Amino acid sequence: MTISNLQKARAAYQPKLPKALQGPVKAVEGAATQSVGNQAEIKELFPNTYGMPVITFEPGDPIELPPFNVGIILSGGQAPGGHNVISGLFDGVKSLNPANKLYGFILGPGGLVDHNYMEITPELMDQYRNTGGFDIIGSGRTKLEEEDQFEKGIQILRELGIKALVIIGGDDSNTNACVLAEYYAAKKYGVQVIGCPKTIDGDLKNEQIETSFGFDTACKTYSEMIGNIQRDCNSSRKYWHFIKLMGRSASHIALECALQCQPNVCLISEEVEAKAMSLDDVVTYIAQAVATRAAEGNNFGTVLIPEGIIEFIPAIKKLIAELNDVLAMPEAQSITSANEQIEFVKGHLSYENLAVFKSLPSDVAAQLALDRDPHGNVQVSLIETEKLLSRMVADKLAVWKRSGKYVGKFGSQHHFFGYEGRCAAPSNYDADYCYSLGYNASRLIANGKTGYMSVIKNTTAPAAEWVAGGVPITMMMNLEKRNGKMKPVIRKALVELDGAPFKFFAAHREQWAKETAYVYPGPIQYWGPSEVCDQTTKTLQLEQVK
Ligand code: FBP
Repeated sequence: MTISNLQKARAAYQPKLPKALQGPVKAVEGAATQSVGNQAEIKELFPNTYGMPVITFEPGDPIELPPFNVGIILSGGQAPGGHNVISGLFDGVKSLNPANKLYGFILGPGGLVDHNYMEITPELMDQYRNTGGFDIIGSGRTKLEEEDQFEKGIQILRELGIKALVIIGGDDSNTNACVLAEYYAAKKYGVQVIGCPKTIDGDLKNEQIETSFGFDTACKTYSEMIGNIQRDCNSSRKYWHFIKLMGRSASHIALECALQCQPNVCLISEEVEAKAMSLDDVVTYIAQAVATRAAEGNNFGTVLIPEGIIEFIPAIKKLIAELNDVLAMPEAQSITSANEQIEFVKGHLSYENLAVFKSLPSDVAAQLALDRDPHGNVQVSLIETEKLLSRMVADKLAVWKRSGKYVGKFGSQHHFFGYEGRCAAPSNYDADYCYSLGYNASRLIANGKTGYMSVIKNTTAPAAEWVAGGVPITMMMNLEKRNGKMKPVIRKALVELDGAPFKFFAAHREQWAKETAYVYPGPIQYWGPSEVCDQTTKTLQLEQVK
């Protein structure tokens, strides 16, 4: 394999670990925990893994353990740092006993069910240290939720002598990790299951999880590109750039990029919902910013659009909720053509939702009515909101021009930044954070834990001061409707409108809208002054101010 010079140099980087993980550990247990909602129901569903304490690791005495093997699965969308979770786990497991082996299940949870695996050898591991991507074993979105999948899984786990399985994933995948942990505990199969918080979307966070890995690098990568566009835009002064940013549901990525780049407009889906804005309100808001700048002779600007915005416009949200129920109907399962599916949907929607459905541009309506991902989510990355909004803004400006409300020229360019950032080489923060998460998982395994998520806290401090431990996954759960049924799920963290990151943005956005206050963050740096190379996201910095 030919590798780049950067990759060669990065291979030599030794990620930092919290002090507590630099030697033998002891697990300090906190008080019993409760789920964030629906306590009685979650307790009943998870009798073996509910109520366990939060764990913190502190320096302790060495423990002797017989050799054991561990399995690892990468689940869902790629996020920078995944390979470092694996290298941290690999090094952690080997440090406990060099005879221990790590097996990777190939292409996501499906690899466990289909018995598709490979051993992660030291030679293989060394090729992937500090690199982006999930390609060492691949990832997939197979949903692990059926008993027969769990039973097929245990066959291969037993065959390979695997004592613990680590599942690296977002909220849905960690929910499934917890269901699997509970199942294996109830059956007394003797296999532990540990989760790891991954997703560029940044929406797997709570009081115990400061951030999901990959968010830092992905946002820095998108911010570099937005900064470049802003500089281009400020050089030619003739385009409005409509930039859609990944983040299937929450707007954390858009907000972080706005904090880094100071664009003219950034929509925040959670605010659109809270203010009960219609699609027309959103368009008017952008058009107003365009008109205000045009009045000063500035016929250029940048608009950041969170990928999931369409789902947060209240009328469309109601429509999607009903569409989900309609698509879950038994009769819908045998439909094979897109047209038939759209007609079926139209025939089953309520009067009010049908009117909203018909009012949408046909490409958007079709996408909402078509297939969901395996977790039942609308595939928002396929909806071209950036084009839809700029088209509607152009129409509105044309009307305003006729009445003299707008004088200016409106030219637009469109971008979607998503896949460009998900496999970027991890920033120093993600390289260290991910390595620590993986290493920490090996300590949770050594301490016999199951149904826990690996957590590293205090990450705005230098890595040596980071706090390592584990949080019971049931603690983050509540019941929500999925595929037409109430299911236990980890509560997704949306942008909080009374949180420090949004408040900072809201306090500055009027100025950023009018003036050309762009910031050009430039590319991620790995070597150089710490304030350039080791800064966390602005979101985390603002959230962690005590
Ligand atoms: P995860 O939550 O699985 O990490 O994935 C997030 C994400 O990158 C979203 O931002 C995006 O909407 C989605 O994955 C795209 O999915 P796919 O990779 O299947 O196209």
